[in-house]
Amino acid sequence: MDKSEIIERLEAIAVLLELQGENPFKIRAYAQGARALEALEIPLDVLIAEDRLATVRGIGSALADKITALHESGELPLFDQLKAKVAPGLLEMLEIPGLGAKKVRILNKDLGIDSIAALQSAAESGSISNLKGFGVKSEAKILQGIRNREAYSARHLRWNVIPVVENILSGLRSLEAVQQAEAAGSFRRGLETVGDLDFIVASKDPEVVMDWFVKQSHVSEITARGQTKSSVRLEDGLQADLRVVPASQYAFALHHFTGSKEHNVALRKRALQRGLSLSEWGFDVRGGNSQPLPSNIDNESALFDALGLANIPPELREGYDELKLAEAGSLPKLIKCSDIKGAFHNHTNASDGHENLEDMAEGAAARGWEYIGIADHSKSSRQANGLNEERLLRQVDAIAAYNQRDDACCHIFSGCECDILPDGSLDLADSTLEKLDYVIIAVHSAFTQPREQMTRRILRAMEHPFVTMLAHPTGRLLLKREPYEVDMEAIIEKALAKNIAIEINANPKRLDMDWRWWLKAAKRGLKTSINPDAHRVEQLGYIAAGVLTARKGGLTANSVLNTQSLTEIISWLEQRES
Ligand code: DGT
Ligand code: CA
Ligand code: CA
Repeated sequence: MDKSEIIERLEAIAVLLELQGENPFKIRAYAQGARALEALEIPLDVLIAEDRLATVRGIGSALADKITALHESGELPLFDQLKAKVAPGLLEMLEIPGLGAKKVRILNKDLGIDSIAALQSAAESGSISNLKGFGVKSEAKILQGIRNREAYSARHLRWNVIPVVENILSGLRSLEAVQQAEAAGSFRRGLETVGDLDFIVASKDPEVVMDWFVKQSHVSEITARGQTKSSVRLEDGLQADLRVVPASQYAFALHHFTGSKEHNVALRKRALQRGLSLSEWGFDVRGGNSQPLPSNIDNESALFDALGLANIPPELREGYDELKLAEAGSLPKLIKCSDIKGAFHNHTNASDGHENLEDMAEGAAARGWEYIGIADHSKSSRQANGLNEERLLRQVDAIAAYNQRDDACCHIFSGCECDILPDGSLDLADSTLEKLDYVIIAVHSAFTQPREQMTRRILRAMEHPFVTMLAHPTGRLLLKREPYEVDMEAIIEKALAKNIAIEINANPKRLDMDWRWWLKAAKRGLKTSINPDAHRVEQLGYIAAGVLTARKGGLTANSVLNTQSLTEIISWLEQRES
């Protein structure tokens, strides 16, 4: 096991001990041991090889033996024994926000709760709020947590299913019987999460296609097998539907199953107003209408055209104002990945990234980018090894030196992801921020502040003259952590007034600020920067997820700072400074 795996294992042991009501000193020994490993300055292998592990503060000789065993074999009998003694339901309860090992222990000991189901009925009956250390508020929070957990488990991050979709599509397209194949549904619309996958195929021989689909190696269960539709459950629990239609219906089926439902409803209404009924099978006449039916609809563009509309990209089919825009010929020319010329929010191993400046610059150059911004964490983000003024200024010098080199492959901008402290002040001194090319500000602590306080805090930080961008403005983690409470309208207003960009954090778990806000904000002239927030070179690839979010938000290249060339960016930054 490597160091981070061992740290995780020690933390797990502390939790298991706590769940069993073990002696607090013993629990603390493991928790402290994990902290001590995190803070190690000498590599763990060296300490073990030189038999010096037990001399590290926070690690006694008994613990040193266990760490060594884990390092060498990954095995520790103590862990297996503890795990066997704890009911699995208790571990599941730990996934509910606000429930740590201590509270789960109390719930188990005092009320006999040992599963999520038992937890839910206890919370619903009000018996939890009577327990010491709990109240009406925490009881309500538990119920909300259980509901969120159910909703989350039914959906998947879009990013994570891309390889699954590509695999199925290339399999389908390689079949001789398949004329056309596409992934429809929320996946095609570029939604941040998907409930299930929907594939549409045009074929004269549905039997062969269905056969291939249900017999794929990753299928764990066939839930339906028919002439026109089959459904399977894949190994990771994800469901996939396949519909096979004749080529003449393909455009209609693809459009219908791409959705969204709201978009479909609006389009059908428009068809009806023109004396046509529209369904997944095609057009039909309605009432006394005797005009000829539109014919030769063999792609979606022709379908829209028959209804007097420009071709609406799938990303915009959410039932907002896309029909109106398509009618007026004023659909936005959506940004594309190839418009991107660099990226600002990235980390190196100076804070919690994994590679150095040069590696990141090379990674950016390999994507054909002209520049890369490095924005490591600031000192208050201790868990992320944030930089203090002195370390940051050293990085500024290193970046300046890199940019001077003849073999520099990409311009590096000096930035920082500076914490917004709970009171709205910034984590680093003005004299340091002044030396940077740009400053990204971000909330990384005190997430539970009430809405007014959180809003005031962020607005105050945005008043700061050196601020260039606001990072992940709601702090959400998709399918994991709800956004914190904040008045986004007020934040957008302030960003417009102060010429501050709000990022689209392109990490597939964040995609924050959300595209729904962009639909409104872009029209008002708000600028964004699509920021991979890469902690490794390969994560620069997250940019694709951010571009998709920008497309859903109706953004053109014009609204996105990092579609500008290096010279344009430099003059923009200079202009802001003055
Ligand atoms: P998901 O799977 O929850 O992420 O979302 P979708 O949008 O992929 O929804 P899904 O898989 O239930 O259905 C695919 C598309 O089929 C949906 O976007 C629109 C269309 N559709 C499904 N049910 C209805 C309906 O009741 N009315 C209309 N007009 N369209 C529907
Ligand atoms: Ca779906
Ligand atoms: Ca479906």
